Amino acid sequence: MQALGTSAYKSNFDAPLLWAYSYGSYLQSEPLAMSTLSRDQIPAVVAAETSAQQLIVDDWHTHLLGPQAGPQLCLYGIDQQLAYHYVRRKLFAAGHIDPATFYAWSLERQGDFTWQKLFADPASDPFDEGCRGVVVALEALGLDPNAATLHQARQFYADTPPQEIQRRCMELAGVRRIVGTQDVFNDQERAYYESGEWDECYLSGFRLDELVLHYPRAAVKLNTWGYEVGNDPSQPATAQAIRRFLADWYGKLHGVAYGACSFPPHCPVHDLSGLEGAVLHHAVLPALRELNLPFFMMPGPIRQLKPEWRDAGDGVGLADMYPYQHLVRRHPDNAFFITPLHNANQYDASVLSCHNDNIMVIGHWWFNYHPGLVEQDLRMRLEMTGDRFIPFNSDARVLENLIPKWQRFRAILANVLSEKYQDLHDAGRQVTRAGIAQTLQTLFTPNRFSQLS
Ligand code: HDL
Ligand code: ZN
Repeated sequence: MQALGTSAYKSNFDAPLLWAYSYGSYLQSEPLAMSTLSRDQIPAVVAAETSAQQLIVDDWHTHLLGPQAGPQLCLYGIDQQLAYHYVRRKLFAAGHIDPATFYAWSLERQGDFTWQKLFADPASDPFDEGCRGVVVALEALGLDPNAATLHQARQFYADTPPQEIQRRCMELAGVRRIVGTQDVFNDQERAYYESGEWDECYLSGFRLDELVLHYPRAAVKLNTWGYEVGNDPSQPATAQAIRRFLADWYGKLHGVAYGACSFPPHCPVHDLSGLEGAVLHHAVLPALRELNLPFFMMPGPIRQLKPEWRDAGDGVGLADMYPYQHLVRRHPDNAFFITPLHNANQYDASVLSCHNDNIMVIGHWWFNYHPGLVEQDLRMRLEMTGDRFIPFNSDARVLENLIPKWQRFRAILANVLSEKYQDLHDAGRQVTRAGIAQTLQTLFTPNRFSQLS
């Protein structure tokens, strides 16, 4: 058994990026930690070890930024929670309001309308994860989720500094550091990354959708930024200029954890004759290899099926996984994460991690972040791969989203792991608190790739 407090896998990040292993020290000081648990003791120990007070982790995919980024980029408060597209989409789908009218309203008017329609006087109770999340977060922050109006909640937010809101949300979620989504092709974001004050609670997810999926448009911007790129990413000079762009922004962003890109359901990422495949093969993957960064792949979203709904108007499609199987094999020295959006692709993704040592499945997001799906995926991943995956990330957009998403997941994790450990116990395995803690540390250490030195 690996000495406690050290990762069973080589991590390529230095200590600060490893999540706080709060049990390492106390377990070593507790001889009981190594003693064999009885079957009946297992659930309580698993619950304690998966709690937000013990298992303090990095959230490996979100859309969050710290309060220094300003109110357009750092979303928090009751009105932003109600404007979250998981909630907003219910208003449009039920025909409560047309999007154009809704988007013309102030944030507060949107909040009041949403609260009235979906919470105070609803056609049905808020069972969906988006609306349930608002109830959970209000309760957790000491606010009344059954209030007739938003007056009390708004007063709380008026009286509470955003840094305190952020601290409470992260503490209640058991999150130590937050990996955001950094799209440097977004003018508002880029201005902040170039000159804003960075919050050390945050790491960067270098998001490359614009470069990979919209190369002709991205090339125009790259040229205005002084990177002389042509129309063909396979041309050596162009490929080199793109790699220089990536390396330059790696230096400007804070704590880059990975390069990331989402892909529509049928994207030939392996096809060098296509722009996506050429940008990946000749520029992105060589650059990420050189920067010692994994590539975080997100196949499945179909963007803007209903453009007038904005980010509530996206959909999902079953992804062709062959291109990803091919890409991973063609780049054995690169490390990959994959998180399909369509639930039926979760199986393919887990199989992929079984016959490749340079890819791991990670978390949940968007349309597959529902307790029933999260539980079935967790079971499948444990049963098929053992620990070749990172169990969860929140994909949060509003700070308070962290609370319900991580609380919900921890309950699922405790339930599934308790059952799995009792099953191991019944098979004759000696189960100890130290072993449970070590397993959790391994599962929540994202970069467990031999490809990353
Ligand atoms: O592309 C993504 O990272 C998605 O998470 C989208 O941002 C989506 O709008 C979202 O927030 N899903 O939860
Ligand atoms: Zn996301």
